Amino acid sequence: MPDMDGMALIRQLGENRYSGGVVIISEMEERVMSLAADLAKQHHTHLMGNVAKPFSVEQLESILVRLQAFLSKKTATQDLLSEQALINAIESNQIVPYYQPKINSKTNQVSSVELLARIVKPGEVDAILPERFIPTAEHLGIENILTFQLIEKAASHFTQLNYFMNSDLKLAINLSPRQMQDCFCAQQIETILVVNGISADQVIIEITEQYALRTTEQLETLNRLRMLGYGISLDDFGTGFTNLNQLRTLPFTEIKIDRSFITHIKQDKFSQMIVNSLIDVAQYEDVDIVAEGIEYFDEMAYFQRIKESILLQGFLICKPKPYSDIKRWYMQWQKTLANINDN
Ligand code: G
Ligand code: MN
Repeated sequence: MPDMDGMALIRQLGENRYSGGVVIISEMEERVMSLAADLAKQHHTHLMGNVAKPFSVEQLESILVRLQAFLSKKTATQDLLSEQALINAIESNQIVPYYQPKINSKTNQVSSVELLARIVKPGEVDAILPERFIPTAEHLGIENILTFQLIEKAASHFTQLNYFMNSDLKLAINLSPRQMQDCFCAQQIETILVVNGISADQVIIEITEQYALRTTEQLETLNRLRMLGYGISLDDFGTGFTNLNQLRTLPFTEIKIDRSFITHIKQDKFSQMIVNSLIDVAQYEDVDIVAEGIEYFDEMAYFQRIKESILLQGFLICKPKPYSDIKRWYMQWQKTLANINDN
């Protein structure tokens, strides 16, 4: 690149709204790399890694795995549920709350359960995942109906789960930046929770960072929820628009590092650097860090070995499960922990 360096290219790609991933091939010192990653975020460019020439097949593979995890968030339109199918599912009461725990890396105790929407059709084994119906709901403008139904069902489970698991359990609820835009949505959620006897300090609102949070309405809702005592979590961190500076100024209580940075972290210097700098910021700002998408033992072991205690979530620990199955999982988990402690 005779007229441009890597930094200028990153900026240019951002200006051109390039939506793929970018890899820097030239080993840079860690601090420079960290700055480049932050710069890339400011320019809305998705930096996937940094490798030195000549790179190994393993290094290339780990970048491709990350790229795959990143691109898998974009669902092909032919897989989307049709508007009619979604309306039928809502009318037939097929929106079902699933739960996935986040555990403490040091104590192994469950600190919160994330509420996840699924559509379960009678007679079908596999639940339909939200990436197939949330875009349809947004297109129809009915995502709030979905969210309210889901929270209403979860509220009736939560008191039981809380009693069963640790009595200091938190419920994590996903909201989109679009829903944050709408003051009515937050008010309605508050009402559903109050009616069911769930207090703000028992709830974490997870907001995906795939789209920018920037309008005054969104920031107002964010601040209002925080002032009411809700935990606020920045979901899928690393895939979207928030840079480290915004992390310092917005009232987050938790940051969830996107699974594309967790996959193969043990072998991946770039992911380690991103995670380390986030842990630094988190400690300074006193927020919780979650490593999401833990699928393999060596990923879990990596986080158990670092000195800071963080939260872990992923298929290896527990896949998202309906209410009765999550109780069963918990009993099994307690047994496993007791066995570890005995040995
Ligand atoms: O954006 P958010 O982090 O809220 O998305 C949660 C989704 O991620 C859930 O629908 C869940 O099925 C999925 N998920 C949870 N744990 C894992 C994991 O370990 N690996 C993968 N690939 N997906 C996961
Ligand atoms: Mn989430």
